[in-house]
Amino acid sequence: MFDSSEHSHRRYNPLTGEWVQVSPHRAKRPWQGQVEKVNVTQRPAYDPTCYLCAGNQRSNGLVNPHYTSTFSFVNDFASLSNDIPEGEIHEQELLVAKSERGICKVICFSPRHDLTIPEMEVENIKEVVDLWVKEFAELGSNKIINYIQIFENKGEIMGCSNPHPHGQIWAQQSIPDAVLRKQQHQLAYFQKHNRTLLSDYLQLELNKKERVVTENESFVAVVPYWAIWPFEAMIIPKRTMSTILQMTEAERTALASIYKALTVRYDNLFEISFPYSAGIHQAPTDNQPHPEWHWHMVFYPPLLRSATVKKFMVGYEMLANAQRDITAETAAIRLREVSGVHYKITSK
Ligand code: H2U
Repeated sequence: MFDSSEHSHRRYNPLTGEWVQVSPHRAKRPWQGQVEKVNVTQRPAYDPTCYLCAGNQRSNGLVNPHYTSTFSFVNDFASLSNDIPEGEIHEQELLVAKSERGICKVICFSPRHDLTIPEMEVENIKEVVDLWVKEFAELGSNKIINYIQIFENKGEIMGCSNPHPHGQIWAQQSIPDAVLRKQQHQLAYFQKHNRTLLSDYLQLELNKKERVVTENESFVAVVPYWAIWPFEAMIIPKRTMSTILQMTEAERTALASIYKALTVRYDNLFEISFPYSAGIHQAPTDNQPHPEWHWHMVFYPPLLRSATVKKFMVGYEMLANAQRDITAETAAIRLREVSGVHYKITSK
């Protein structure tokens, strides 16, 4: 009889319409690669050479204020800018291009160079959440901006250029592909059921409890059924909200708390600062009602077996379909089993 914890199968992602090939038996193959821990040197609370530390000069000569909480600024090397001429290219439907306007910002989470989200206090992470909401409101009220991508790219392995705790926001005219796919699938589901796709999915997960990592009064952190990355996770609000603007104060604190709770567990898996790309997917700011949207935060961490063994999206993944070896259920068990207290505190 087919057993999804043993036998190879494909899982469907109802948010994107994509499939992932799951090969649970492969996780049992012998591993002769590295499993060692890495020694990481403790960073100073202030680094005079860091372009994100308070009071320091950035590469374009501008000086950061002596901020004591969070700090945001327009990216000095922004990918998108709002002052480019509009234009289009259309040649035989084959060479197609369109100008794209936007605004890119960098967000410093804390003046402390030595901290990361899992090591920050919930009240300070709440200040990051407050800043996301403020930036979302401001950027979203700009007529040219139709979508705002808030994200955090953490760790050298992810190409992050600076360990100072920070994230980014890219706000732009178009709705990016990954978001548009989620919008189309959520809309089709909402039109059919008159409920959001994620409210129904959350109910299933809360009933089964198999893939839930942790939850609080307002949010659930879950390894989604259709996860691709080994320890991929989603933070889903229990209440249907299309954007982060709808959060109450208490929900903002609850988000800060579950963001910490999940990332503490991540760090505890291999006792390192766990790398990932994380971001919030939410309704566009295109002045349309979006009752189909249930905003959520996704975490895509690349590590598989240890601090140094990363999953590579190559070969079959690059050519055919996303694929994973350990199941979402096994990953959720691993994340539930590690301590909810950061290893740096327990090892003191
Ligand atoms: P990462 O999150 O990938 O490390 O990027 C940090 C951003 O900081 C990067 O997009 C910007 C880079 O353009 N930056 C500045 O805006 N000013 C600087 O002085 C250096 C880096």
